[in-house]
Amino acid sequence: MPTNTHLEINEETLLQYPKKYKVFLLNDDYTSMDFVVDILMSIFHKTYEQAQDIMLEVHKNDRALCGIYSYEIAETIIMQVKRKAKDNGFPLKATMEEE
Ligand code: TYC
Repeated sequence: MPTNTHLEINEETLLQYPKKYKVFLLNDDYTSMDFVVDILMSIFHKTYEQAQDIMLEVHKNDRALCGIYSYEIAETIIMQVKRKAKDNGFPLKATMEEE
């Protein structure tokens, strides 16, 4: 894989790789640790051990990388986090940024 985001086909044509987006969970003072672990397992498909590690990283460092996805998948995941958090009375938020 080249390190830039372009694959050169010939002198005239450039095919751009689809961009990828990092999705982060953000810390807050109200969401329970168990709920964040549940979100990481159910929405981000982490194991219980991975989910615990990521939750503690967010708790200590204010955010942690949870996965890297296409734009559409990243947006969908962020909406799912927001909806599930709201339904459970928590302010938990996820954000995305271009890789
Ligand atoms: N800081 C929260 C607490 O002490 C736990 C927490 C972890 C909240 C990760 C959000 O993304 C988060 N209950």
